[in-house]
Amino acid sequence: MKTRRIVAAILSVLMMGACFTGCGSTEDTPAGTDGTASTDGTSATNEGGGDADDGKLKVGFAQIGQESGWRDAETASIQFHAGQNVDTIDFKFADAQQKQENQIKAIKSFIDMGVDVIGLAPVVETGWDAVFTEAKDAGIPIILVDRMADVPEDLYATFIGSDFIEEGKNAADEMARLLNNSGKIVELEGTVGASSANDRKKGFDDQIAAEYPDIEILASQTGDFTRAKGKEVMESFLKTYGSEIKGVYAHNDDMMLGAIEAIKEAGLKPGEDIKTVSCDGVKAIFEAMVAGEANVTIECNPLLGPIFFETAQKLKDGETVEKWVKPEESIFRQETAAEDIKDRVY
Ligand code: GYE
Repeated sequence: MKTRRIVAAILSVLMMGACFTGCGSTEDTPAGTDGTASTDGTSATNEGGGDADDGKLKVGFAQIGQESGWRDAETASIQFHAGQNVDTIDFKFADAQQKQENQIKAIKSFIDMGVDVIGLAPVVETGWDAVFTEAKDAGIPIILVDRMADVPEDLYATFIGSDFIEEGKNAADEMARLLNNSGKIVELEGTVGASSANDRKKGFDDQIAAEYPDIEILASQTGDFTRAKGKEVMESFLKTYGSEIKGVYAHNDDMMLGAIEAIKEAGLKPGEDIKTVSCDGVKAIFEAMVAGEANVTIECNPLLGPIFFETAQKLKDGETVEKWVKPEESIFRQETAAEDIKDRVY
């Protein structure tokens, strides 16, 4: 985990300039940053210094935790940008260690501190109305980052993140292509209640049901977006269904990396005997594709630091922002992975 975080921090130096629909480009000059998460999960720390009246953009960010390589890259992107702009940004960061209650505590403490804008990657979709209302009453806009919250539109300013239904649909089309439209598969779901898990499942399952009647989803279970649980759940799928399984769809690459280990330990060949499609596009899945052990990744962009702070500044300045800002993303296949990996920065 530590190595992965350090790698993400180093890579963050290279990863600015992500392009988004509905926004202009922003950019920084790379330089060193530590890029690691830094709080106890219950209270926010001040990473930018400064006092209440220094004119800086005061931002609090309530992160989910450190469950995946993707999330480490997102944290690094946000912390890198804040670290590069300490003269203008006063940044507070909280790591909730996967717990909604910790995120709620962090939001409340940001409200008490009187920040200008709050950023939140909501671990689950529901249960936010009360604390978002507190922020609204305090006049502090909320930017939802990477996952959606199921709240009335007036309780948040904007959502910066991907269309997970579309990702799931693309994953289904890729799986069908790999299986020539027929075969039995299993599904590894993300964190229960997370919008990225809910919608990646809906997009995938609906597309399979609508377009590919000869593909059967044998089982679908949560692996909580982690490599360890992805491996554990895949082991149990393999025990139950063995070589009946012709494909595995995972809601993120980390779970797939765990599943690949389980498949190999079961004496089968991932990428051949069992085709793989997962979401994120982290470097480790490109390495697996280059090794012939994974087939497809549906990219989801975690490099959200620049657009997040640009949006926060606009909100502070009273400008209008779009309600949904979507990163540009691609689909990557094993066939071109050896070339594609050269450009990967997370
Ligand atoms: O795919 C996964 C992470 O919400 C889009 O969360 C995000 C997901 C991402 O832990 O790896």
